[in-house]
Amino acid sequence: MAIHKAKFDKEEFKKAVVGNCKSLYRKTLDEASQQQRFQSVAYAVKDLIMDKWIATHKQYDKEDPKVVYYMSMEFLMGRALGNNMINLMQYKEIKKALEELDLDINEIEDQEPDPALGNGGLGRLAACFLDSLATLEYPSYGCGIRYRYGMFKQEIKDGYQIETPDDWLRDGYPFEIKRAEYRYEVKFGGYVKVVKDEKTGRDNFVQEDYRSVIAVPYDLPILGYGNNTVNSLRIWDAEPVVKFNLNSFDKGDYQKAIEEENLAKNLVEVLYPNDNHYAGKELRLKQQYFFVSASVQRAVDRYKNMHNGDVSKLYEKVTFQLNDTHPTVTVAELMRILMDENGLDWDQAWDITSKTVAYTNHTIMAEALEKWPIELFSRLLPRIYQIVEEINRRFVEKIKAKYPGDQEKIRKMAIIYDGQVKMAHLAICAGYSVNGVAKLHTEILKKQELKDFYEMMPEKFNNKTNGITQRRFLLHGNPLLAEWITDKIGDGWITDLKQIDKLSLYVDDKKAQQEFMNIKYKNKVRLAEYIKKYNGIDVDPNSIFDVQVKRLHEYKRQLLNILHVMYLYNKIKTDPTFDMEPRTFIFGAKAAAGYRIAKQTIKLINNVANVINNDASISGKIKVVFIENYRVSNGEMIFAAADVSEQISTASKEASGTGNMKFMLNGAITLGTMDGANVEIVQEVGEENAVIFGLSSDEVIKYENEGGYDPMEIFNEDQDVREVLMELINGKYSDNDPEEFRDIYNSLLNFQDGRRADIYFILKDFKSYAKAQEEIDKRYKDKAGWAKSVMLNTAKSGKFSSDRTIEEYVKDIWKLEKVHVEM
Ligand code: 26V
Repeated sequence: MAIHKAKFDKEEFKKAVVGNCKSLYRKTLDEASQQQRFQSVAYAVKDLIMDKWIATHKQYDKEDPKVVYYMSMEFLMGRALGNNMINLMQYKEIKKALEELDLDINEIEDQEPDPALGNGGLGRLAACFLDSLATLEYPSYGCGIRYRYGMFKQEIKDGYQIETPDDWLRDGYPFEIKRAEYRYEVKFGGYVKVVKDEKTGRDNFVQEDYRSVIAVPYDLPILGYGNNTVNSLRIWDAEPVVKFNLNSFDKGDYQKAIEEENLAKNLVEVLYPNDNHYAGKELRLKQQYFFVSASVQRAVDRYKNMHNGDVSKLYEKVTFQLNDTHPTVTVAELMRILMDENGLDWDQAWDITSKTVAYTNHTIMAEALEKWPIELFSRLLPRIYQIVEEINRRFVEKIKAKYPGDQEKIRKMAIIYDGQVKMAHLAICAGYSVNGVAKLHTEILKKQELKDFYEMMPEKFNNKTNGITQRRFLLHGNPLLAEWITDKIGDGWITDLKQIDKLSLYVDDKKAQQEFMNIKYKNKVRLAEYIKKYNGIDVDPNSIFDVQVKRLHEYKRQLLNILHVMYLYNKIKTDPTFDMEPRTFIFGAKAAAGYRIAKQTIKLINNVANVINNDASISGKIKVVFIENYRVSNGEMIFAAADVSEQISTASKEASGTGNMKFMLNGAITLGTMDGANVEIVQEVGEENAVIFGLSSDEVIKYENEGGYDPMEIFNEDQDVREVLMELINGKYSDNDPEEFRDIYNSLLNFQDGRRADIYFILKDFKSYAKAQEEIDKRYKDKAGWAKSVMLNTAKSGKFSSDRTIEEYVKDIWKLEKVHVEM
């Protein structure tokens, strides 16, 4: 790829910063607050982007290429300033310019709130994909919601998680642009009236007595690295209709006006902070239809403008990728627009729709499956429901034709069944592609979760193993290592991560090992300083940094990790001959606000930390740290500083994982189960450079099919495990209230609330995990061996670039052509 580096006029840039500060705040830089300085710098950087942004869209209008619309309820973007500087290839130049203005780039970057319009893996994947699409010069839009409040901020008080609102727009977000000219009306509720068209004899369907909102888009620039491509992330805000149409007041329909005002206000107020848990909330369905309707209306309009109003070949230029089932109403909304607004008949509309929509599955967790009650769905979206009903009717006919007399197939596959609308079934039935996000995950979909669908339409199924962008998670997050790598093998890895394999040549080189470990040490010092500042805990950068950062969920098994810490602590206390490398166990995780066991687990980690960190008798052999408010920005620093990457989900439950890839890229050893993309990580780096433990996914699934296993056996037989479990309820870690962790204890040992004990096999895997941890200890003692191993992890991470993932989506699903933007 031809890398394009634009000229940078330092004096111009400095002038712009000073000028921005004046015009935005009527202040000189020295008077301005840090936030105002950040804004002044960010606007100057935005200026460097605008010409490219304009040029890119001129080029798209001219060439009329096929476009992918990445439809997602979540985009976990992380900070933009540093990333934009990186992708402009002007990080160092801008840093220098700021120094001359007496501004420290790190302090300035720290002023930016993380736009956190996402929960975890699924939202961050969307953000990595946008980075790769722009870098690879593929025309694309991200389509989502401009939540007023993103993912909550987490504070830890007395060991408990406290959620506070993330008011990310408070000071204004410098990179967004309001596109008031692309407003669309989105209708909810009312009823559908059938009106006969006198001339054609056709039935027209008209929604009446509805409430509506106006969707207004804001665009965020998505810069390609080292090229002129600037794509857009389009996030929709909701405004009340009355703002531009006082009609309802004129008619005296005051009530309706108020309702519409409220509808608009509530609609985009907040991101649902659940990860992997479906709750069936009406507002959530409203959010889904809101952004889908606006995005599809815009996409069809844009297409029609470029094709003389003829929609019949839409699929040639447009593809909608559904990021999980959340935007699945896309299917019915597109049908509605094609039929009701463009006069196509059902078959024409279906032909187009089913060539235009594709679906990605991100979880097999049953509790995440979206199933809307018919009552709710049809009341909120009456016309959309009619269309879904007809899709279902025809689909059931097809099932019957294929499996005559097989009621069971209908029960398992119908889109509407048992009073519910099943979004995954709709997405699979209508989509031309269905993909999982790691090899193992896709296999499980085909063999278990979606078996019937796979049997009926195997051609739709494919795998796209996830990836991450090395621009953010190495080049920006780990500048020391990035520079070192570039010194050794050149900078080709930045846009072609496979090249990082060239580092393999250095893994036995003593000097290179030393340099690599020295950088790791510096990154650990940087994290230690952060921990000191925010947690007040001293950690030793010479200890092993053993890290588990990800959303808190039982299947991810943070509990296994902390139970093992408790076990180790007992060992140190009771066995004077026990020797281990000093270890710092680092956790970071947000729990969904209503998820009790998850919140208790956070409290447990903090209480264990309190006891262990304050026990002088173990002379700092173990430290436990819970990093508050884990998010993209501190994540970048955490990945860079890790020695051990904890990827310990119950096998079969983690669809892919992407944190695992970020750690690997930054030179950490995976301590994990054979789950998700861990399987492929091990395949790339070799078994001897990872530490694997626990049940396989086949074993887990087998146990599940047999109705589980009996954890009491382990409790009775294993003294160490029993001791740790008793400590959950004897007050050792909960002075004030010995009952504090009763739910956790029960979840491991007792059948309750209709749920078996230990459904995530924590006790079953405990022994094997403890052995794996010993193996880590042993390997770390061999300094050269360890250095070689972590270097190999970095060297073999090439496959896990989201650039590779995107190229696969393009080739197998989207069929896009690159558009090169000349300037
Ligand atoms: C599901 C739901 C259910 C309804 C309520 C709100 C809500 C919000 C998010 C989700 C998504 C859960 C699925 C998810 O995040 N999957 C993760 O996707 C990653 C990217 O493919 C993957 O690496 C993780 O393994 C997978 O857990």
